[in-house]
Amino acid sequence: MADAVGSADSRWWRDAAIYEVYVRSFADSDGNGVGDIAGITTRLPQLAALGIDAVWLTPFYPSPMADGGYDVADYCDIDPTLGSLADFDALLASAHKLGVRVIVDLVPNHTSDQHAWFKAAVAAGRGSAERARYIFRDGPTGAGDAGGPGDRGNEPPTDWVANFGGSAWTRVADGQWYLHMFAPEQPDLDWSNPEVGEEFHAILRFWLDRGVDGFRVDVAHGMAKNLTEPLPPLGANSVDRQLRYEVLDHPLWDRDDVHDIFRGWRKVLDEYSPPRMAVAEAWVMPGRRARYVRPDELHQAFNFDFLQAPWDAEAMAAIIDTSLGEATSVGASPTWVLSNHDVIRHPSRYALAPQTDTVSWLLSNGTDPVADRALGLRRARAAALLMLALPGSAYLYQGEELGLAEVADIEPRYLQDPTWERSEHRDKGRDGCRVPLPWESEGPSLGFGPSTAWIPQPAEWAAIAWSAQEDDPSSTLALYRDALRRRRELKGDASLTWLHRSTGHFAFSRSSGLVCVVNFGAEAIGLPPLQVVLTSGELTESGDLPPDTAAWLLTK
Ligand code: TEU
Repeated sequence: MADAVGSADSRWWRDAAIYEVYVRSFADSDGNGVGDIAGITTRLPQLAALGIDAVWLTPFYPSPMADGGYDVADYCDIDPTLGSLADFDALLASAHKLGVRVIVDLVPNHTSDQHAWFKAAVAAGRGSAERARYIFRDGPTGAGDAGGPGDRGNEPPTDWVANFGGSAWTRVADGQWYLHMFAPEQPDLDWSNPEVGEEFHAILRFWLDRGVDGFRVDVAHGMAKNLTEPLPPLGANSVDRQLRYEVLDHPLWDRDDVHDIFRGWRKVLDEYSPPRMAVAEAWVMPGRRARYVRPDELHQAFNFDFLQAPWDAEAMAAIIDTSLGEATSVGASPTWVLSNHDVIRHPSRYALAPQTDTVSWLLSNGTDPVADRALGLRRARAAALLMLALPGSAYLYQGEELGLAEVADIEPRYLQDPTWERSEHRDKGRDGCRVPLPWESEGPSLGFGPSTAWIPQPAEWAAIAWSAQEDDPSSTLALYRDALRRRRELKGDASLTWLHRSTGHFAFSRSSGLVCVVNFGAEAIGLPPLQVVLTSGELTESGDLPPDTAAWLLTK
């Protein structure tokens, strides 16, 4: 059978539904409790039937797993616990036969401390070419320092704080410090060193030559840094990804020089036929995202404004407008995302008051405050119809098609997110959205694999497993399947026209004939006299749209 993905639709990513597979938690083929490449291949036909266009695979490279694989020890291989390159090639071939494209996760801001480069840097010592690939500095020489090489600079070079807590500097045996904006096992690369750029061009080509359709670029907004001495004190601002350098001349985030890197990558992506795509993970200030998707840079950037929006008609409508405006200002396509492997799953976010401190909510095992789960799921289903009705690409996170909520009561002994240890047990971190998927209602890990999973699944997931929802037309899985099927008819249509906007609800139409109405308010609202084709919940007896519900209607 020929590949179902051909060159015909070379700009497929402009209005795709892209499904994030968190590899460790998707499907375990060999029974070691961790999801793997072969497991994904087995489940691909189900994803294809769901109606997605592409999968994004989180990192599967050899890794000590200090940060779930975002600590890469070798960029051109597969971690043995997850499979082999042959397994990867088989996955890619199956996906392409099914018409599903494959995007892989590239982690260019930092390597693992077990990467050959970092081991060589530690061994080679001060001032070496090996250290110059990373960011090694001496601490300031203080009055109490004895002056010998090991004694100099007992304090880190700056007060910078890492994303997972603690100092962003770790000391090596000879007394020098290296920078890591994430865990100590994730030393940051120095992107001003041309050797780093050359290496990543080769890594891009390695995966492109294997046939991947694109890349998700991790921490795209952090790769270029201003390391001019003296390095400034930043306090807690070092982790604040929302502060752009124009506000604070921030040395770490969203600097202009990063765009030169992406211009170079774009040339590599364009060497292939059809040209391949890349999507940036860039947590930047509103208005700054478009810079990453200019015509000679990357193709898309995740819309975290949409993900962070409260459940509120005016706020959502405003973000939709600015997102559309921003993308079109540079000729890019907009993107939408509600959840990913770093954030509280949206059925839980929408079940909590907007100002809830989710770190303490997780610490209370989800008991304080108690989330209104039925409300959260209702809103999540409405949000899905909203997202899938918008022009551009929708990035789905595994499990949202099942309506999975955050697992807030994971026992601490199972937690693996480095945030838990680095915060000295003050922040449970992100494992609550990474619990392995329930595929079946029975079995030691609900069909995830033949043994128990690396985090046990809540018992109540048996009732909402994939197999339990598959034949139920009122299930969340069926809602996603129906919406994704109808969404295909919107391909190529970049239009959006507001029909109505008020404090409680809004409606918009697409020129291909779809009308989407979303009710965020407390009262049911009347629907226009059009054919209703899909709703996220039951209409009232009089045919009105209840609170926290969305409907799709057809004008033609
Ligand atoms: O996340 C980048 C990032 O900025 C994170 O700090 C994110 O904002 C945070 O997790 C939200 O709670 C990427 C990956 O998506 C994440 O899983 C990795 O841990 C991180 O990079 C380091 O590679």
